[in-house]
Amino acid sequence: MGQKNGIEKTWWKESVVYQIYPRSYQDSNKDGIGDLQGIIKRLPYLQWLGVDVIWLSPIYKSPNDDNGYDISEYRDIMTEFGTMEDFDLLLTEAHKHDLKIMLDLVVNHSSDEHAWFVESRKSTDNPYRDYYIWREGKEGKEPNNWGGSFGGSAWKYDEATNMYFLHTFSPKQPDLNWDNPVLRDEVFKMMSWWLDKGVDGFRMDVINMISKVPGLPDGNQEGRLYGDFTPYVMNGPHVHEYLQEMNQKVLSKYDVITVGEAPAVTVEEAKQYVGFDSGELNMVFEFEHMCVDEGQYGKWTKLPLDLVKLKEILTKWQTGLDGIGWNSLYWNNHDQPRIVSRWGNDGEYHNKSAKMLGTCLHMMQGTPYIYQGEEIGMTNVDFTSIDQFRDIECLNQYDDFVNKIGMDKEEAFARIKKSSRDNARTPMQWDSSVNGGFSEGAPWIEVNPNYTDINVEAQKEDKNSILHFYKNLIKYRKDHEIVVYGSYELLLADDPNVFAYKRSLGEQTLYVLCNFTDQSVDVEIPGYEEDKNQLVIHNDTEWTKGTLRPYEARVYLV
Ligand code: TEU
Ligand code: CA
Repeated sequence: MGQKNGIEKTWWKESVVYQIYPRSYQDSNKDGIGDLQGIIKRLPYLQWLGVDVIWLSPIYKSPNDDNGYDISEYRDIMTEFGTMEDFDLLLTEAHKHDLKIMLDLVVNHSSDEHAWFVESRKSTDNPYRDYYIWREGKEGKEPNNWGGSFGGSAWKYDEATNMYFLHTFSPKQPDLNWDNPVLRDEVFKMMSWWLDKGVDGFRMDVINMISKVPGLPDGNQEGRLYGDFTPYVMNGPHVHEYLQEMNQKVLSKYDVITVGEAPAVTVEEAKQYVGFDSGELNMVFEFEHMCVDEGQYGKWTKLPLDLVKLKEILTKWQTGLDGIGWNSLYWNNHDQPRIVSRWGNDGEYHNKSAKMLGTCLHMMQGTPYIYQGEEIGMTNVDFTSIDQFRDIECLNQYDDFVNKIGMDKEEAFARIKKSSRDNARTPMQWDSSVNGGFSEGAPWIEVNPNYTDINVEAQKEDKNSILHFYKNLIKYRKDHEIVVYGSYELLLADDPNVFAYKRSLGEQTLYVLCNFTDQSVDVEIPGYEEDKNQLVIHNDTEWTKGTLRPYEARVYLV
């Protein structure tokens, strides 16, 4: 495909990815659970929207302790989602609609119900023993002080052999031992099996956690119930070696898209993961910008957005990887509360702020990811009772807050409500019929009651909707190489209200101006006189030179 701005042109750099959380997308058989046939039904919609790649959250056989992120059989389909025939049909139909399919690869851990683990726990000399991470207890206690990501210790005692196994997530998600070459080969064979079927790539779950520091030292426990494993688990000593091996043995043989989820990754570290010459991955999902509003209780504290800090972080990633590697661009996924409620406005300025956030993200350098419902501005949920929640992470956290930390119930509830992953997991809002058109049965998690106002059908008919605006953002990228390959420069770095940057490619310049507040603010772009004739993307009906109205977003092409 040649080069542009010193960057090799590839299809995945020019793509827009759309994430589906299958459990909540479309039910086809009235059991209240989204499924593969449901997704097939919605392929024409996705083609109409203009996205290129669908990332499916896990669809494999699973006991659903963590909604499919605990896999008990890597070559089979989750019973609730359908059969392998359904999957094969989905893949064929998707390709017919010019949509690629990217699977979620969850191989830092499996389910404790996976046959490997069932064997592994039987005896210390079982051939599968070394597929997992087993340790002796220390003076009758856990091998070290690490806490699991979903509460409690990261170790679980197993009677059969009087030893503990490591689980960095729930006790039903034992960590796989990547230091074992036999395990690595199993994973590589499984990946090739799916790629040979014709899938187009992988999103790799917490892939930067697969190599643990030998000795598994205690973590910092200051002000915490358990020790922090981060420095000993994230970006460990052999992670690049293992990813290069994966690339040589598997990925390099196919024309695929890859993105690795990488909590706590720095831009320096990312150069190794996604460097054009590294032979590892195409992109990572970094977490720095998503953690910008964290406080005392980590993600369970949501501070007001510090825009200057957010700009600093995203700019560091934009310029840090320019010409060296490739960025992923995201505001949302199945783990994050909804962006329009978080950094936009889900009341009076719902429409404008959702469009502004979309503009700000989609005009940067990198591959944009849209999470289901983001394209219609789906919001957080006004949960009123703890039994409306389903997610293991927030339920355990609520329990810890109330029973271990002694927080009062109202405060604990408020924290869960704001940050719970369930905000992202309520069913897709298709139309104003019962359950938003998601299911005629009782949904596994309640539909957000605002589906009567916010839904695909209504927005499809309204040219001024968030949905049409997103469709247009996607189209604009397709028609303008500057959006894909142009270099990025931050403008007005210290402005606390406006996110402004420019993109440059050859003779062309793109100016992007986004007001992140509900107030009118004055702006002056150094080196450019605002000119209405050059306005190519705009989320407002009025235009005043030098002043942005609440949540106004403008893009000028010069
Ligand atoms: O997430 C890993 C991760 O680091 C976090 O975002 C996590 O979801 C949690 O919110 C930490 O507070 C991945 C998946 O995206 C997530 O859905 C899974 O639960 C997790 O791995 C385990 O597979
Ligand atoms: Ca179903």
